[in-house]
Amino acid sequence: MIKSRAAVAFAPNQPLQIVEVDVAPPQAGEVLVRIVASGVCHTDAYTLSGQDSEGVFPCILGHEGGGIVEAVGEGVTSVQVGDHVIPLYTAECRQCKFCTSGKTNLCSSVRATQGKGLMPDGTTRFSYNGQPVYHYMGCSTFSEYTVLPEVSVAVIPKEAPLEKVCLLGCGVTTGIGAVLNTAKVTEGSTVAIFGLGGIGLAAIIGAKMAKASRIIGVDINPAKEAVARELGLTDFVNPKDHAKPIQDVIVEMTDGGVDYSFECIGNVQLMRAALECCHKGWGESTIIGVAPAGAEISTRPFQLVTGRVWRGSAFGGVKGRTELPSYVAKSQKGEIPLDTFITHTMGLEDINEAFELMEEGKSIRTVIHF
Ligand code: NAD
Ligand code: AHE
Ligand code: ZN
Repeated sequence: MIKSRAAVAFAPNQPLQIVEVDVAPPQAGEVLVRIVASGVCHTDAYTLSGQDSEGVFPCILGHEGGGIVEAVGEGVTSVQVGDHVIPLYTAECRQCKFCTSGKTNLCSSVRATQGKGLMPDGTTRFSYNGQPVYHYMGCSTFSEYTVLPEVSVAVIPKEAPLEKVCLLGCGVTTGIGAVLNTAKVTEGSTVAIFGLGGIGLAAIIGAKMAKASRIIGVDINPAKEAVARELGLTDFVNPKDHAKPIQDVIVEMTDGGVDYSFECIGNVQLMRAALECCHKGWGESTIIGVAPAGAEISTRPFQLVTGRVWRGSAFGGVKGRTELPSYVAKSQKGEIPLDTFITHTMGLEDINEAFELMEEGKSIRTVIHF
């Protein structure tokens, strides 16, 4: 057992508490990672709010981290002590039906236990005062030390700054990947992006990479316009400035609708708007935002009958162990400007402030330094 400083979510809607938890050694097929830095994603806040049907408490949140392997369990072959890694909430075992399908990044190897806050053997490695503390999304990066399955870490070059490339563990990769892998946006296309937080801004980068001709951003926070334009946004639309439904505004702006849209908020009304602002006959809308448990999407089936397509994307369709090194390389070459996303940095003791900044719309990403 080792001691680890961690931000524990003891109950929904309560501030995280910084305590010293006990961490058990990695078991067979597992690795112990010392977390160097972790971003805070809106999904952490969503789970803390109690709206996540998979939220179990007490738990250690955080899933956008970067760290260094400190120890490996029995039988671990693909990772060594000293390797720099990015934890993966979407594992990649390369053996399951999903991994071998060539159709999806949704690996099934550890997903069932991961969703219950447990390691693959059905137990936890974290405890506090002798009581179990649950894992989160298979990552729990708001802890100085965490334990992950071997299949849930991507090894990256040691030169990459972990306090920046940690953002590739979720937000930045998700937005870019949704555009390039899921929607497969083509050159010259028109794109609408709903929500210009970490995910939506990354989707702008993806749309630029895909050589989209027009990139329309939708957000109720006018402060997002400047940074979005810096990344390549061509038009900013604030729904508060318009009386008519926002899908109608976009359809008018684009002679019938956009070729591709992305919902990066987690609001089912905006998921509908994102679908309905797509062009008749071919427009495709991708849902990225995570809606509260029990929420449902709706539209007139006629929207689909007349050729619009509705799809969704998890972690940008990216297979982490295979593809993350190329995202790291792109960030190293300046093709993915991670600095633009990092509006705040702070120590673990101030992590509740990071959640407040996000809720107030004042941050894009806060990176916690350990
Ligand atoms: P964020 O809080 O940084 O950004 C959300 C943005 O949406 C903000 O700019 C906010 O002003 C805007 N917004 C909120 N309500 C709006 C409204 N009614 N109309 C227009 N704009 C509105 O969040 P984020 O970290 O970028 O995450 C965005 C969503 O993506 C969340 O739901 C998160 O859970 C989800 N997510 C999904 C995946 C995935 O793999 N599918 C990965 C990461 C995050
Ligand atoms: N537990 C949630 C599901 C939330 C969800 O959809 N998560 C996204 C990643 S969000 C990262 O910030 C995802 O990858 N989903 C696919 C998966 O396998 O979880 C709920 O609503 O139950
Ligand atoms: Zn996330």
